[in-house]
Amino acid sequence: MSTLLKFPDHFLWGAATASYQIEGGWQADGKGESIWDRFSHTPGKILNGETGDVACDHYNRFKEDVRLMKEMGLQTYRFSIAWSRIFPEGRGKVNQAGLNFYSELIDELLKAEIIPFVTLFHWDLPQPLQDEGGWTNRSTVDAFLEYTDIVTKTFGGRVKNWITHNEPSVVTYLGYVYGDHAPGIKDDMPAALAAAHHLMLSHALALPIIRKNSPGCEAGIVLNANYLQPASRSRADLQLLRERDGLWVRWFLDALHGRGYASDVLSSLVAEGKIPSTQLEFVQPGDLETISEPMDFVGLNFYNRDVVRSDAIPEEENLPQTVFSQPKDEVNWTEMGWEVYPEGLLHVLARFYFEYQIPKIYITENGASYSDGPGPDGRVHDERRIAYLREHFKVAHQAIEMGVPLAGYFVWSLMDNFEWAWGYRQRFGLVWVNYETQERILKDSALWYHQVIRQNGVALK
Ligand code: IFM
Repeated sequence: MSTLLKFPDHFLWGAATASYQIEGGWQADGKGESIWDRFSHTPGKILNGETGDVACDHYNRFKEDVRLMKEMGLQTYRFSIAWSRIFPEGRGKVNQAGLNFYSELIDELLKAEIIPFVTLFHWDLPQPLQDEGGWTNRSTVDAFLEYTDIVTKTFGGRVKNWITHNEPSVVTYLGYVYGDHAPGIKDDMPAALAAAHHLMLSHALALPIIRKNSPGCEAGIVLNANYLQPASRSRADLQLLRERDGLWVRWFLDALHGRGYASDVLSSLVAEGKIPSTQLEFVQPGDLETISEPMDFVGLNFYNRDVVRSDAIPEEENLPQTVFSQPKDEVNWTEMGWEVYPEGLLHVLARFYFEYQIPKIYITENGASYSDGPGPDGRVHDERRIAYLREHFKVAHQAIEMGVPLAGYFVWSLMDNFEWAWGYRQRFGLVWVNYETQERILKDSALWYHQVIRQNGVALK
């Protein structure tokens, strides 16, 4: 009999989604346009010209989807609210039909004894706010607080777990530097850092509003962090790693924990000519203290390892040092081209906890894209996803044994869905979705996950 690694009592097992990725109904019942509606409708932005107009039609099928969650034994479900369903113009007039939709979803979850875990912002900013500058404009912070107030006033009695923002670094850099995500702006580092600042400011100012409207709740933010490893011990690789980590992770973690904005990152950006000065004009007196408002938890989205290799290694430095390579044939890759490297999760969790003393951590996303579909028997035998999850669950267990206060785990994703710039090509779901018919099938990974949840533990093999 195989050994079972037991998780602590009350450990929460769930799955996650986001509004734009599953809901569809992009103009239903008074919903306004979001930046993702605009972006996906712009030719050339999304693989195969796909959009989230219909997606998984969850807007109309949420009851069936909650039944599937129940069948899977989920204890909690992380989903996001589409801001433009509530405020079609981003602020001002509330659209009651939008509130009704989420109210019914929350009731359905509670009836099924599934804890709703709500993200307020998972990237679908109302387009009218973008027209005024989006997150680069400080007034978007006020609009976010107005939206937070209505949502948490309405649902605060029934929802006790709140996430302000999902992955602010992705909004920042993919939205304003790489341009792969809405609003699709390229190479504008000053705008990116202004957006990041306003995202964090709005997060921190939202916390007391959430706590007032939802007594006894817990509230936090979700950050993404891959495990970064230098390709060699050369100074150039180590420097590049420090810069990348500084920009994508430390920038956010430091500011949220009262350490301000990383000065080495600022200096590098000035040296590279990406920002004019280390003085950020959008940071007003008191902002950094505000941003360090304590949170109840931090959510970590973890997927893979990235090996960091600089092009700038001087010849004399290119010595036969320890090299961490990722030979294509010896390494497991998911279909996103992301390396499967479960040990990395331990490093990242340990760093979050030991370096920042975060009181409670959830893994708010972890999962793998594999396109396995229904076989002749009508079932989806997604063994690779099971292996991926099993190995990551084992590492999570190890982290708990090391003392990391890990309180729950959300698999990304509940179901196959719209994977942003990748359209529907990438499938992360525990549930298979046929986008022609909207038929759903629980994959083998969903059935396996049900066992894990039932036993509150993962078998070693
Ligand atoms: O689909 C996304 C999700 O919206 C945010 N985190 C990463 C996932 C996979 O790319």
